[in-house]
Amino acid sequence: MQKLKQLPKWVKTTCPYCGTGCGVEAQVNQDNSVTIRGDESHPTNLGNLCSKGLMLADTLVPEGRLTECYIRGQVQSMETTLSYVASSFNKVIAEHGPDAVAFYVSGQLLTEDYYVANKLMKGFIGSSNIDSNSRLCMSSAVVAHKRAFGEDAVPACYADIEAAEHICLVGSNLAWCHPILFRRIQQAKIANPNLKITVIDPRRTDTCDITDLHLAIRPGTDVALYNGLLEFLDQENACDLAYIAAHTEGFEAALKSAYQSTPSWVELAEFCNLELDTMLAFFRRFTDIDKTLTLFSQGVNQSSSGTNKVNAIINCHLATGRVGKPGASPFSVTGQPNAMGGREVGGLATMLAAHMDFTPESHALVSEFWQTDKLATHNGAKAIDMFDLVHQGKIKAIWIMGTNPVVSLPDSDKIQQALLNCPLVVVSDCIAKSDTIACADVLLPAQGWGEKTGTVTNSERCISRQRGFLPSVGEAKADWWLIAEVAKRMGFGKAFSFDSEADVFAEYARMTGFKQDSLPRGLDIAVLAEQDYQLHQPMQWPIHGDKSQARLFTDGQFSTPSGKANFIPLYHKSAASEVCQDYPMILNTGRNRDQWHSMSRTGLATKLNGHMPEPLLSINPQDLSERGIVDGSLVAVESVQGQLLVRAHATVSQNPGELFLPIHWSRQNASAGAISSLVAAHTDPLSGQPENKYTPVKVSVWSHSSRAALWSQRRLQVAKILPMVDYWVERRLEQGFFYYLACVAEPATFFQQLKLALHNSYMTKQVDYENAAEQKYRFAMSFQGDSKDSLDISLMVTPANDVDDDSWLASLTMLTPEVGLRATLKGEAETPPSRMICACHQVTEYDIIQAVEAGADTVAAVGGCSKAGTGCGSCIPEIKRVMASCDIAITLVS
Ligand SMILES: Nc1nc2c(c(=O)[nH]1)N[C@H]1C(S)=C(S)[C@@H](COP(=O)(O)OP(=O)(O)OC[C@H]3O[C@@H](n4cnc5c(=O)[nH]c(N)nc54)[C@H](O)[C@@H]3O)O[C@H]1N2
Ligand SMILES: Nc1nc2c(c(=O)[nH]1)N[C@H]1C(S)=C(S)[C@@H](COP(=O)(O)OP(=O)(O)OC[C@H]3O[C@@H](n4cnc5c(=O)[nH]c(N)nc54)[C@H](O)[C@@H]3O)O[C@H]1N2
Ligand code: SF4
Ligand SMILES: [Mo]
Repeated sequence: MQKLKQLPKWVKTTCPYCGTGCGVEAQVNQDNSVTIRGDESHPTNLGNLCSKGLMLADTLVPEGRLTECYIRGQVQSMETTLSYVASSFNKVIAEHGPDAVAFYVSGQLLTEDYYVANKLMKGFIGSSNIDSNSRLCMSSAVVAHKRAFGEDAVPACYADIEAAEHICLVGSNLAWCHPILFRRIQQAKIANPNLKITVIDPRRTDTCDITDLHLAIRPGTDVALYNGLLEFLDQENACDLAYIAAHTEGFEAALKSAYQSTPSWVELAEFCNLELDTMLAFFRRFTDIDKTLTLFSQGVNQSSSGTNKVNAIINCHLATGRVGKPGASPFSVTGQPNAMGGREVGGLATMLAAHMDFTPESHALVSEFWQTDKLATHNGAKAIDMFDLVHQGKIKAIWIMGTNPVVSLPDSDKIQQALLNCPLVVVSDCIAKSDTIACADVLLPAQGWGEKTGTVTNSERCISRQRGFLPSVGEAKADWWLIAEVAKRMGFGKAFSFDSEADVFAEYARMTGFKQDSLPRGLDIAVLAEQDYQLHQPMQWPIHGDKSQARLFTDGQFSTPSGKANFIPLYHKSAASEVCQDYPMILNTGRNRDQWHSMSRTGLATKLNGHMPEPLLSINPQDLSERGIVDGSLVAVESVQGQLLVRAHATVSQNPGELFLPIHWSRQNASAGAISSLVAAHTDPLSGQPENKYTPVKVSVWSHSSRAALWSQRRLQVAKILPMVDYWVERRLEQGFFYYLACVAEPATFFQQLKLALHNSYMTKQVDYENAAEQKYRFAMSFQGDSKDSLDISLMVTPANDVDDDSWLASLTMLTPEVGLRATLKGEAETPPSRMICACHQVTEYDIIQAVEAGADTVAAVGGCSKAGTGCGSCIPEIKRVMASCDIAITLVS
């Protein structure tokens, strides 16, 4: 009898992007392709995924992966490389002491990786120089939680979204950054039309699509606003005095600081750049609605007063007794998939391990658990300080894992210089090229998502498994394994003889329960050490018996020595570097809907690249006209740190005087990629978190003479082979690449320079078209050895005096390479290039306008005829905007 073919299995895992932590199911098909779907059984997303999650399969490509070990550019065996790293670290430690080495890790590592890295650095090397990119992300929330609650613990859970009657989003663009949580809010609003939604953000983001109250706050003034709210609550007798007396300390002092620092309501509103009525409507709403949930993110954390901003929010929640109650809590949403897990194991320089600090009791407990006499005794260097020490030559060996600091740290040119000068830079990464890898001496190939296995913890403390379903690429290994193998070769074999991820996790889980009687800690997942790792189901910590705990501090008992929560007296402080005559505008930076950080993965999914093909500078039209700048033209943005050329994009969602740039491009794919080279390394004095949302800058016209569209079937090393180009950006397309180039040289010269450089690098056959009268030059060529009919590169240079022409050229990037190659040769496109609105179904702005013109007058009707908005739904706010821009009577309801 013929055997039935075994059906491919669905493997349950977790999305590797945002801290929402959605459950994913992955299936490897017979042809080795992968199918991805949302996990209906996962409590976070119940089967839903956003555009990034849905496109995960497109990122699982061998292209660009780091598959072998390298020492100073030479391929080496894994054994040689591990031994080299171990002996080099040992040598530096022997000569200069343990503080001369450092690990810079990431919230994108799994809990097991993080635990082993922390154990090696703090427990056996004996230094606390291990810090994480979570320093740039969550550290203000961490410090504020500790100050207020005595422990870094998020009291809320996702079910609070459905339980709340007022959700206030502060400094969070949830629609783009946590789309599935945003969707939960949208659905909660449908279920409960009385649900009020407030957004406090200087920009009118897509998150405002569901809000009935938007406070376009002056950047950096959140503490003043929340101090005002505290005073308002007091004046309205809305403070819960019984709760305050029984469960908190320091109320009087906090209230006093609020009264002292708050002027009249009119003056406060003016200070925060708000309409008085809008501000008071928010105060009234917060006062009246008990079930108020405050979700906050980087607009709060990434500030020189980030910790105070978080405490200002918590103060108002404590004053009203709204902590850990259904629908009523402060709720810090985490950015990275395992930002929370890293905090749990203690992978930051300012904590010891598993929610323990450097107190003598904790030190003794951890020393005993790890069986070490080398345990670090005090804080190590926080990220910015760590790279300063590298810069000063005091840290002589650094191992960077799962993060790209030459892109993501402020003043990034200095970071690049620091690493280039550092005697030993080890990088473990999944990809072969990045701005950080370009500075590395040693490269270790790491398993990527789909290959690696372990656990992550999301924003609501829910621990979920990531499970591998693909074989490793090349020599790639799990990060924990690489660290443990180096540890063994450094002489710490006994403490690092883990057999598997399950082994590591069990040890970590046991640590959380170790001596809880003598030193109680809120984080306790010891029971998980006894359970089958493979069968683990998503669970929120703390876990006692088989019971997960959804909310914390529900009984008003906190983790401080007195058991009471702390109010913190606060005063508004201005940003570390204020706007001035020379730099009169504020540069804010953050995220786009369809890209993840420096694009190492989302950049591979070509369907995600259409939404914003270029790093655009959002700027108010008034600011443009005052400077004589035309929308869509290239401009220079300059700060004390440096200057970049970017394309201006006029939008009223940006207040005058304020600018926004996305963080996703890098030196690998755009001349203006490294936007953090503009940002000063100012930090919050308590948390060390950089002020990424507030850099004084100026914007001016950039005069150039020529620009070019360049299509290529191969990826070009633009920066290297075309050094005459002043501005360039690369976009990856289905079967090739598109480049937009600009230069100060005259078109004829620029054209000749480009042609020659391409010739010298790749050349064979070519076709030319020159129209010197119009100053339009076109040219095409095929690579040597390719079939004679193939057209591999096409190039069009035009003069830069016509902005319409310029945006036409830039928008060619929307076309497929085949059509694009033809379009540049003909000088016109066959179909109008148009911006991608719906990534899931690849529906452009043009398609939506067509649908509206054909009679679709609701979002649902547009979805019916074009499919736009029927995937993850993240694009619905934009569909509404496109519909609104059509000159046709339409209904803007979904
Ligand atoms: N698509 C996508 N999603 C992501 C990521 C990604 O790269 N791409 N990254 C993930 C990570 S690691 C993180 S940390 C999160 C970040 O998630 P978010 O914090 O939601 O995202 P950001 O765009 O960094 O900034 C949020 C908002 O803060 C506002 N803001 C700036 N200054 C102020 C201020 O002074 N006060 C107030 N109230 N608001 C201000 C900005 O205008 C911005 O809209 O996103 C996660 N999700
Ligand atoms: N100006 C400005 N700067 C910012 C921010 C901002 O809002 N504005 N936001 C900050 C925030 S909140 C964050 S979180 C950071 C993010 O910034 P980064 O941490 O630099 O983020 P990524 O670009 O995702 O870099 C991750 C790297 O790790 C690799 N990688 C992925 N998975 C693995 C793995 O499993 N193992 C190993 N070894 N490598 C892996 C990827 O290939 C990639 O090269 O940026 C910060 N910088
Ligand atoms: S919301 Fe976040 S975790 Fe969920 S699918 Fe999207 S990126 Fe992944
Ligand atoms: Mo982050």
